[in-house]
Formats: sequence, C-alpha cells, structure tokens
Amino acid sequence: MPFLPEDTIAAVATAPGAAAVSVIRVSGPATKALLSTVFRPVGRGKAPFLPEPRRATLGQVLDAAGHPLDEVLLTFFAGPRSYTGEDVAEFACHGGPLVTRLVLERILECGARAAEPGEFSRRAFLGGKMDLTQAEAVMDLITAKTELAVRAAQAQLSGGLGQRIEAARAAVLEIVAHVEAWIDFPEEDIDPVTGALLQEKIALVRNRIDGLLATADRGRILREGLRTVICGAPNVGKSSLLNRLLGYDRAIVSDVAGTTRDTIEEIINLRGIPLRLIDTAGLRESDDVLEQAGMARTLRQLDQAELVIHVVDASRPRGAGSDAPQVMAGTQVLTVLNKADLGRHRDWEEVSGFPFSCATGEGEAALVEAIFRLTGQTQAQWEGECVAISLRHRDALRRAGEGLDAAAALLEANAAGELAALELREALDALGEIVGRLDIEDILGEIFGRFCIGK
Ligand SMILES: Nc1nc2c(ncn2[C@@H]2O[C@H](COP(=O)(O)OP(=O)(O)O)[C@@H](O)[C@H]2O)c(=O)[nH]1
Ligand SMILES: [Mg+2]
Repeated sequence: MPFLPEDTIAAVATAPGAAAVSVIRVSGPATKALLSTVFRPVGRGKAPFLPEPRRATLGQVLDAAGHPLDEVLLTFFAGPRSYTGEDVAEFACHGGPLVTRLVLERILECGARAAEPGEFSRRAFLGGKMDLTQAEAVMDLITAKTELAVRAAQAQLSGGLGQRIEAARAAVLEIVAHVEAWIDFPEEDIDPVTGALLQEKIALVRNRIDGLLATADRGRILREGLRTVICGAPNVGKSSLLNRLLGYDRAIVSDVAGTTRDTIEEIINLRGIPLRLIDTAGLRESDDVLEQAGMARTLRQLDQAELVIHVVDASRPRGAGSDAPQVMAGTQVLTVLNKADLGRHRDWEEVSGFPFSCATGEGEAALVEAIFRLTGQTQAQWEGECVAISLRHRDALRRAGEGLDAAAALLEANAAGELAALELREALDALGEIVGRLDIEDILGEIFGRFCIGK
C-alpha cells in the first residue's frame, strides 16, 4: 500500500475482547474535521469543538442522527508532536467489543479509513519520528516474552541501535568523502599518511560492526526463544518434563506409550531467557499411522533444534531406543536421567547426564543452570549488554563489513579510488538500510561541505 499522507487512518489500538477501556486511534490530516463531526464535549454547549492538544476531554461520540454512541475520553495530539507526526486523536471508549466497534465504524463513516497492520508506526517512520530500528523495536516490545527481551526492545526503541548505526554511517561517510575527493583530483596521489589514516578509520568502523554482529545470537534468542526439543523413547517422561519446566500441566501425561502424537510448543522464561520448548512424540517402532506421523514431526523438529534434551528412564534397563538421537552439527544435546526417584538402574551408572525426577523436582536447578550456560553467556552478560540485533540487521551489517573489507584491500593495493569508493558506498547503503534511509544526498553534502568548490 503506497503512503498517502492525505488519508486519515483509524483503528482499535487495544486488544479485542471485553475490557474496562479500549482505545481507538486516528491519525491524519482529517482528524480535526472528523472530531468536529463525531465528538461533542460535555458541558460546552453547541460551539464547534476545537481540540486542545495533549489535554484529555470528556465527551460523547455521536452517531449520524446525533445520538450518543459512547462516553469517551478524547486526547488530541497536534502534528508534528504526536506518535505519527500527523494530527492524532485517541478515544478511550468503554471496552465492550460492540461499543468499540460502533465507535470505530462511526469514525470510518466520517472520513477515516481502516488502518493496515503497523500503519501508525509506518507513518511514524515515514514522518521521521523514529528510524526503522525503533519502529521494529515497537513490535519486539509488544511480542517480548521475558524481561530481558523487554529490556533489549526498550534499548532499541530508545535509539540504542539506531545511534550506533548512525555513528558508523557518519564514520563511513567521512571516509567516502576523503576517497571521493581524491577521485576528483586524480593528479594528486593519496599520500601515505592519509592512506594509513583511512585504513585506521575503516578498521575502527569494522570493529564497531563486529561488536554489533556479536549480539546477533542473543538477539535471535530474545526474539524467537532458544529452540529446545525434548526427545526420547515413549514413556520416559518427556511430557512430564515439559510440564515441570512450564510450571503447569500443558501436555497430557500418561503411562500409555505413544500418548503424545503432535508436537507441543511453549515458551518458558528461563532466568529471563525465552526458551522455546518443544515436546515431541516418542521415537519407537510403530504401525500406528498417527504415531508415525508424530514421529516424522519429531525428526523434523530435531533438525531445527538448537538444543536437544534427550530424556531417558534411568530406573529401567537400557533398552532399544535409549540412545541419543542424531542431530545436526552445532546442536547441543543434554541427557536427562529421569525418574531418579525410582532409583538408578545399573545400565545407566556409567552414563553421564542430569539425574532428574519429574515427580519430585530433583535436579531441576542443575538442569536449568546447564541450559542457561549453553547460551554461552553469563547472567551478567545477559543483563549487561542491551542492544541485540535481529536477522535483518545482521544481514545488512555483514554486507557493510564486506564492503569495508573490500575497500580496505583496494586502498591497500593502491587500486583506483573509484573502486574503493564503490565498496564504501555499498557499506553505507547497507548501514542505511538498517535505519531505513538510503540517501546519496548525504554523500554529496559531506563532500561539498568539506571541500570548497572553487578550488
Ligand atoms: N516415578 C516417576 N514417574 C514419572 C516421572 N516422570 C514421568 N513419570 C511417569 O511416566 C509416565 C510417562 O510420562 P510422560 O511424561 O507421559 O512420558 P512421555 O511419553 O515421554 O511423554 C507417566 O505415568 C508419568 O507419570 C518421574 O520422574 N518419576
Ligand atoms: Mg509425551
């Protein structure tokens, strides 16, 4: 959908369902006109309503016949001092689903159109109220599953990532300006001192980019959760383990082998780290078509796992199907020696793993600690660093890094400046993609700002 600043959008901003209050948000140039039609403040007679910015006004939303639909608290934000940068109105209505819908429909009748998903934030970005990383952080914050994920989203929302990218961009811009100036005066060789200085500057930006790239793993875990698959033979206690770690009975537990047929996925909060925990159907020989389909899913899940918790019943002899599953390179496997409350069978005496009991909770702290350690970061590290990049950021940062490396190599080899400039521009574009700006004007401005044209 193209950006049409002339249209005015409206949507319910709160979650659907009955609640004390629901909020309807309107943004766009027709907001004021719309208010004068649909809104009548309490106790101000018949004079046309002129909203006062940033002040809550009690009033009624009127239907086409002039009858009140709901009593609401209206707050008006005059652009550009609003979330989107446009004129914005927020109606706090009574939170009934029907009354909310009627108010929205009335607003849509009076010149607004229904907003697309994310359209308010999109306008905020296009209106220059926030950069792309901040707009993304809005979504991260809303979907955050743990407090650490919230913190990372907050850091990004307040510009933590955007500022670092802008700083890197500014540094690359300066380097490009140097190289471009040199291209413009080809008779002058770049002198060795300047050359070394440029290399140093490139290395500095490269370092910053590497620093950000190093946060990609935590970013992925915070956004998506560490993909953890619980697997093992039937009846060893896989579903019991999921329930135990989750803190409530999510999966059906029974002593009938083959109970779990579908995969069950839940996110748990492991000391602030989201763990995407997946309970699977036990692997064994079976003629049951449904069970076979479940096992096929188990195998697919294993291929995508970052961590596999292999559960065994250590109270019984080590039978067929007790071996750890085949996993992809890089996937970590923890063995849980379950049913410790029933004693350990001698077959398992030599096997290393975590003695555990879903029945008593024995071994839970040690298992949680082990999973936590597998993230490769300490509690202090998890709590210290806030910015955590996403896959999109990683992709762009990698390209930026490649551009810088290539430029450094070209400058080192004393190749034509145009080639180095081209690589630097690629890096600049990649960085610009992250914050949502791609602008050659910047480069021109930098060049002409620093060098006088008359020369
Ligand atoms: N005594 C004891 N029984 C357990 C333990 N964990 C699971 N069970 C029992 O083992 C049976 C199978 O458990 P379930 O979680 O359904 O196993 P799954 O097939 O691997 O998912 C159930 O009867 C559970 O109550 C444990 O630690 N100790
Ligand atoms: Mg099960």
